Order: sequence, then C-alpha cells, then structure tokens
Amino acid sequence: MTKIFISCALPYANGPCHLGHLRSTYIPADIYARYNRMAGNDVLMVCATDEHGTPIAVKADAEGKKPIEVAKRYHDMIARDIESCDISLDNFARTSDELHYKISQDFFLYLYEKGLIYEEAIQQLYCENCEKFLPDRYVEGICPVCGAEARGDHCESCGRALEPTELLEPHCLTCGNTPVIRDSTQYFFKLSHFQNQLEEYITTNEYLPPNVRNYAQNWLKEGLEDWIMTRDMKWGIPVPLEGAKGKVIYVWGEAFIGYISSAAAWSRRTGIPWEDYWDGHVVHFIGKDIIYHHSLFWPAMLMGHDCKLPDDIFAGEFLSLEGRKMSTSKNWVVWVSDFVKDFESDLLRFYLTISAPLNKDTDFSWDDFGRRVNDELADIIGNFLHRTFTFTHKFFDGKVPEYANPSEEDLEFEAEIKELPAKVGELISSMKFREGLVEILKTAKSANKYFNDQEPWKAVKENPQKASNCLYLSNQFCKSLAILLKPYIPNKADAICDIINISKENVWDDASIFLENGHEINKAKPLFKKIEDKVIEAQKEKLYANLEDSEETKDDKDNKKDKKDKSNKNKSNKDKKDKSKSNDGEKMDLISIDEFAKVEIRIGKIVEIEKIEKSNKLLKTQIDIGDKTIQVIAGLGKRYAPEDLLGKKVPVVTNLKPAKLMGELSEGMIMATESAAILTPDDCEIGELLM
Ligand code: B3M
Ligand code: ZN
Repeated sequence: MTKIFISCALPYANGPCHLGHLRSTYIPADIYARYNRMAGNDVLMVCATDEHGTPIAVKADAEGKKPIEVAKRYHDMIARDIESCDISLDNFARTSDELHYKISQDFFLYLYEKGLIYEEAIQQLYCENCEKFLPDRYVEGICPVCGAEARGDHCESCGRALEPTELLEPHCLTCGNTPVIRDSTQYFFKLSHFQNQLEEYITTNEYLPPNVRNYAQNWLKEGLEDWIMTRDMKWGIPVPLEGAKGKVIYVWGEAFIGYISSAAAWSRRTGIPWEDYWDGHVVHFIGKDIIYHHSLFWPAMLMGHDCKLPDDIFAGEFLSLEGRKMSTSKNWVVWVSDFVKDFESDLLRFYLTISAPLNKDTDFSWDDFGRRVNDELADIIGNFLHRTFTFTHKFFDGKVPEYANPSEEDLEFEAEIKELPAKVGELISSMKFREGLVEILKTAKSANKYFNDQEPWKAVKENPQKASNCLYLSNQFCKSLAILLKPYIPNKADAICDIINISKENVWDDASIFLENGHEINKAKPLFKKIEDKVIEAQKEKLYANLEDSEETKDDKDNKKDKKDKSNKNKSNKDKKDKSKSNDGEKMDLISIDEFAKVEIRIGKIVEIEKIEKSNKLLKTQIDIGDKTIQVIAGLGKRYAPEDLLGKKVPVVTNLKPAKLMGELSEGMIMATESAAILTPDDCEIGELLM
C-alpha cells in the first residue's frame, strides 16, 4: 500500500468554477484519487481556495466590500461546484484560515533566516491620485512582448509573466491615471540560487510529464531570476518581520502552502499525520498556465526548507468552448452550477475525460457533448447494461445463469472481461485517464457484438446453454463496468451496483471476480437517457445570447480554427475588453427585491457636457435630475461625441457613493450597456446587458 498526497491547484476565490477548471484539474485528480483508493492505496486529497492577491482586492474595491467577504462568497460557491461534481476531496480549506497564516509566516521566516529571502530597493508604479503603489492587477496597459492589452502581472494573450513597470501605456485600474515610478523596498526569494538543483530535479524526476518538463527546461535555459515575495497592500498575510509594516507576502509566496495547511487542518481533524502522505508519493494536479510556478518556484521553496519535493506535477491543457477561447469577461463560459442544473455531473465527467487526452488542448462543444453521451454512454454502455438486465429477468428469473461448455466466443469474451481491470488500472495509474475510459468503451463495444452474435433471444429456445452462457458472461461484464466506471462516473457506477446487487464499496480487483451463478439481480432501470437535439440547441442559444455582440460572434464562428493573427485580434478586441472589464463576467449572487430597491435610478437630462482632456473615453456631464443637477463622469466618449448627447434624457443611478475619476468628482452613473450604448431605445440592442 502506498500513501499518496494529491493536491488540486487552489482556485482563486474571485469567481465560481467553470468547465475549464474541472477539465484541467479536478476531474483528473478525482479519477486518480478514486482509482487509487479502490486499488488499496491510502490517499489524501486536498485543496483550498486561494483568497489573497490583487484580483480579489480589486473586485472587493469595486463592490465596496471587504476582500474577505468577496472571498467567502466565492469560497462557498466553489465548494458547492466541486461537490456537485463529486470531487472527493478529503479537505477543502481557505488560505484565509488562521492555520494557513501561521504556517505561511513560519515558512517565510525560515527562508529569511536562512538568507534565502533578502531585502532590496526597487522601482514600482505608484498612482499619485490614489496615493498607493500599484501591484499586479492594480495596473493595466499594453504587453511589451505581443502588444495585447495586459494586466500588471500577466499577459493573457502571450502568457508572459510581467512586471508592472514593463507595461506600455500603464494606467491605474482604480482611477485611470498614468502612474509614476517610485522607489520602494521589497523582499526577494533567491530563486536563482536553485538553478542547478532545479535543473537536476527537472531532468531526473522520472514522473514529470513531457509538457511540464519541456516548459520548465525552457525557463531554466533563460536562467532563473529572483522572485519578489512581498507587496505593499493591506489584503494578504502580513510579512512577519519588524520593519515590514504595510507589506504582505505575495500571493504566490503563500498559495502553495495551502496544500500543506489544508492537509494540516485535515490532520487536526482526524489525528492522522499528513506528513506520512507527503513522504509517500506527491502529485500536484494543475492547469498548464501555472507550470512555471509549480515546477520551479515551489520546488525551490521546498529545497530552501530541505523538504521532499513533489514527485509528479500533472498539468492539464486548456479547454476552449465552441472553438474559441473561454473568457469570463465576455461571458463565453459554461459555469459548473449552470451545467449541473440541466445535466447530471457524471455526463460532464465522462465528456471532459473522453474528449481528448489531458496533455492536449480540447474544445467543449455542445453538439459533440450530446453526440458522445448518446452514441457512447447511452448506445454502447447503457444499451449493453439494459439488454443484459432485462433479458436476465425475462428468461432467467432475474438470476445469473449457469456457465458450462463455453464456446470459443465465450472464452474470448471471458478473457477480455478478466483482463480489463488490470489494463484500465495500469492506464489510470500512469495518468492516461482518457485511454482507460476508451479501453472500457472498446470492451463494451465488443460486448455488444458478442451479445448480438450469440442471439440469446433465439438461442434460449434452440440452444439454452448458449443463451445461458451469454447471459452469465454479460452479467459479469456489467459487474465489471460497475466497478471500473466508478473513478470516472461514480453516480452511474453506484446505480449499476444497485441493479447488479453488489456492495458499492468495491476494491478494484473485484472487477474480475465473477458473480456466482444464481446471484439475484434487481430490476433494470434506464441509466443513460439520450439527450434530445432540442436540449442541445437550447444550450447553444443560451451561450450565444451571452456574447456581448452578435458581430463578434459571427466573426469568431467564421474564424473558428484560425488562430494565426492572434495578436491583431487581441488588439481589435481591446476596446471591448475595456468596457466589459468591470463586469468581469463573474456570476452574480441573486439579490432580493429589497436589495434592488436600494438602487435609485432616475431619469435625468444632460444639460452640459464636455470631453475630459487626456482621456479618449471620459465625458464630464451635468445632469438635471429634477430637484438638483449632479456631475457625472461617464465613459461614453468612444461611442458618442458630446453634441450627440447634449439635451438627451437618460436613466441615471443617483445614489452611488461619489468617486473621483481622472481627478473629477462623479456623483452618479448614466446607465448604459456594456458596449457603452446609452439607454434610449434606439441605441439599445434587445437583451443587451445593462451595466
Ligand atoms: N490560485 C490559480 C491559477 O493560477 C492559482 C493556483 C494556485 S496553486 C498553489 O490557476
Ligand atoms: Zn489611481
């Protein structure tokens, strides 16, 4: 028995889970965990929400909430999402937990005292208007590498990690101001010190899959630079040093510790030491965008601590949606919570596993989803189960019949059934999850063929032993399916156990132990219903309706596979990105009518309007709202010239907290759509999202 420590990358607590999270990380981790438990290994699988960092702080600022409130809201949502897909975590913690703070600070101090974290004066962007340093996502601009719109820490388009000071045309996310460069002192982790050790780790670790090894080696070739470990901001884990007031540990400097603190919390609850699992086989399941962090930065932190290093880092590649990149800000996304309202989560687990091996990018397409569920789950597996069960009841009184004088075909099928568990088990333990499932499907296909060839419906009259052998073996294969499908589609597997009348607590090798003859099975129930075309059509309609404008949809449909001028496309999308940013595509909590009633919207008339110098977007307006005139700074300038709007009536939110934009007071908000169309019926598209 091996002890296995499995971690899933910690989701940021700034949005719910979508299908991409499940595909790259949670489903593969869960298949691996469930299989290993069934194979008799001792598994500890942990995760937590990653609750610090600027995205959450920025979101909280925008909502006028505390970061912890935002984090809690998403933690709860993510926990529900993960549970709804039966991801069998042993512990799901939060990086805002006290235990996590303590372990992270100790970890930081240890490295500091060993001289592996040092202090250095650097230059950082500072917003004079907001009077604060602008770490990471507090600043946006143009990526110096590919020219796309990028955030301070990362360019989504070319995948580069960035320093805010590298951005071209930087602007403060809060106020739009152009920041200045100022000196500040930060703490750095001596990543460069570990160059040789990491090279050795990456080249000699037999488990690392090629995509991880190649990525890491490319970075190593460039030579590693030290990592900044601290930030000047309030939200985060305070740097545990005198003289580091106002500084927190950089989110990537403590997020990894979440694996350990989540396991430690589990140990507190169960009394079982998590360290035994870490001393066993450690596997991190992650998405491919964080290979750098997991293959270099984290092992170096562990080396600094003289800790055992992870044995395997398994990185799932990306999932696109209907041929285009998923985007939460454009609402081009399928949220897990929406999916499981309409379909069983097992169907998703099945589809996301079968559609491509994890080391390849793949696409979620509703048509393909419907087709595979119908043709593979329903027609191949469902059909075989159903005909076996109904036939057993019809002709053998619901009992597994006798097996005698097997024919050659019988023996062949018998051998196939007996070999399957080891084959599938081998594939899953070598992380070939799709291949394992394909093997099961292949055998199910040949089981259907066997059943057809034996024609038990005829044989039952003409050659009863032939029919009896066929149903004996078919029931054995159903039992095998009940066990082998469990890591993939646990609910369906349990439902098969119920019908075949065996315990749900199975060990893997039970799959090749045959049921006794005379074993009674329960009545058949339809297990896999086909999905009707109209159901799939409705999902597609819903998705496309979410897109911000139909023009772009068409564009993207035409260019489905055309990725060649990626950076140009990004440039042309830049404007749209700007406008949809504040929405960020995150799913909102439902609000009560009372909460909604707090928003005061009045019809106002624009009585004065002018452009704001230095901004190509902002207009300064004076709006008569009946009993008074208020000043509103509106981001409508790309779409309208001031004279277009003068004298117009517009709906205005009149009880917003006043804010300063480009140094100008704004006392309300003109209601307009995401694409900055004001709400006069002529300018609005039906169904456009109000912002
Ligand atoms: N919170 C999520 C991501 O970048 C990030 C992972 C942390 S794992 C220690 O996908
Ligand atoms: Zn600012």
